[in-house]
Amino acid sequence: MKDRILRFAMVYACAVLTAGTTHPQSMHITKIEPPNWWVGMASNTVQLMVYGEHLSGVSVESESPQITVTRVHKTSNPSYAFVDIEIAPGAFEGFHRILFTHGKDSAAFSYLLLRRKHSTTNHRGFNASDVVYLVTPDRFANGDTTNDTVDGYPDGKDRNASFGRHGGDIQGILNHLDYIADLGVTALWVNPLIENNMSFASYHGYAATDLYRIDPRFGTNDKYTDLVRQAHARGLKVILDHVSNHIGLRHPWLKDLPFSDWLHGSAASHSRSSGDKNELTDIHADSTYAATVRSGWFVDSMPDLNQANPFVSRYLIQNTLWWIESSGVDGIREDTYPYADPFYLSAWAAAIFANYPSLTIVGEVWTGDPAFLCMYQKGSRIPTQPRPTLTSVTDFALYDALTQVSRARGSIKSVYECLSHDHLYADPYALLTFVDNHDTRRILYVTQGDTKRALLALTILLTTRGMPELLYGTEIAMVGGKDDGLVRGDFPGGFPGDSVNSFTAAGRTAEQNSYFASLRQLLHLRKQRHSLSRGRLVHFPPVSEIYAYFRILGKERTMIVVNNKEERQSVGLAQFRGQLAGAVTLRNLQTDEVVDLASASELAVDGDTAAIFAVQ
Ligand SMILES: [Ca+2]
Ligand SMILES: [Ca+2]
Repeated sequence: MKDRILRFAMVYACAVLTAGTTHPQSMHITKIEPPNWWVGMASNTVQLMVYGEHLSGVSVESESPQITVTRVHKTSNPSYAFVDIEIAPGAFEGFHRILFTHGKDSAAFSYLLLRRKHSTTNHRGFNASDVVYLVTPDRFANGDTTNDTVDGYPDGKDRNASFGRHGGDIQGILNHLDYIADLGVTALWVNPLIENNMSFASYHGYAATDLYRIDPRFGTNDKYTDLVRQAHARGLKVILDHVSNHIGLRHPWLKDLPFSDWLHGSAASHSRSSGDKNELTDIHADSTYAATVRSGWFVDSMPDLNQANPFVSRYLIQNTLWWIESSGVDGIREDTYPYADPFYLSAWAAAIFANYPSLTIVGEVWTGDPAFLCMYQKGSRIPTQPRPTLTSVTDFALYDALTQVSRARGSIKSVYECLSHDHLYADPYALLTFVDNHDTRRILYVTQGDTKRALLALTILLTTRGMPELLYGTEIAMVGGKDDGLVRGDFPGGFPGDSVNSFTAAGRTAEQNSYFASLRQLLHLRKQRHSLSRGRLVHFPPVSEIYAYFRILGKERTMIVVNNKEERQSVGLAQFRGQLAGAVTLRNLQTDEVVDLASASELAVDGDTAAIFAVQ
């Protein structure tokens, strides 16, 4: 029903807006954002960004008693007007006429108000009970070949180019939701799907050219809502990948900036960010230099937004709320988090939590030092200003440690030492943990194709503290390559004409199937055995590359023993007696072998293996 109303709104609004636009000197309106709003949000005010011509000095009145125009902001650029409106608490769902007048010119716009969706399956947030499956949509599956190349979008399909578009889309994800749910993951993080009408390498989604539109090569706004609905129906939560820091160079704003300080600098003149994130929380940093880390452009093709401009800030906050409300997503992964204005991010998070108190926000903070990472999580004991608001941060410290273990047989001590710094975090159990993501080398690349070593890293990931994330294709042992385009390789079988279909057992090699089965079993074990996901972690210093730890939840105890040597080794059980108190046996949860604690003084574990035992 609402989709029908929205479609009607688009047609009707266009009809209204084209009337009276024939005279080139006359005031007219081409677009208003946000395209609609909802009755009953935490705040009943909305700032409309009005696009058009000759809008300086425009008068705005509401013809609806349920919308009050509270302020028309004076701006120097006549192509834009910013209008604050207030929505009456009981306003009806439907169109409300707003009249714009400028001298003899006038234009009416019918603004759509909708009722909020109240669904128990929406906006649930995610936590340590979940495992996140990360998908790069262009590279996962092509479910609709009719959208591969679209008129007006120069970066068309080219599967041979590693930085080209390969044709994957939302329908491709929809087609494989059953596969994803069966794997045992519980949440879906899809890289950004909004329009990226760039001329080159636009497949990744981080260079937006329309913040209210799903890229037509991925599908439609309705298709995205359908993805969330269908994922929820399978028990999968959905995480929106959002970017406040930057847009794409071909965004229409670049041709006519709403304010001279809409961006940091301009396309012709801007600085580049050094990327020295530690400067931002370093008490010894030079404040001028630190400011350039935030105001510099991430890359030359991605203009840096100035969130200190209150209109930019309001636009981005409303845009985020619009996507959450219209789609029903459960969480947000915020890109390049430290590079945006911290006071903006604070207001942004406050607005999100005011409307969706259970939502989870994970900030991408790419630094491997827990002493810096911890300052970004809500509740941090370090007195930074503004206070941090993130539920979670990307745990690049554990990523670094697991990568060190996996690369050329590093010592397991790096994992133990990393986790021993968890006292720094307000909530280490809420960190987003991973062995790879779309920006790093794949774990199988790090282990040089050694599936046993990769599985060892993944077993630690899925049994230690945190909310684990897996990159698509990890389950079929995709190796990837050095550069981003190769890391984000095509999932075999996701594309018409593929010679194998690795979504099915028949399309995987025997080694892939064995690896797939092990990982799937582990994911289902984690789902069923709650101590593995939510249990308190107790660990012991590694000895001879054997690292033992326990997860404890109520009466459920699980013991994990990692043997990071190639050969089978035994570990004495006496040192663990405190954690094994009252237990009679250890049962291996993957092989069902039972160790009788009354007679055993040692525990043997195969090489390059992490064994998981029920303590009972
Ligand atoms: Ca397609
Ligand atoms: Ca920035």
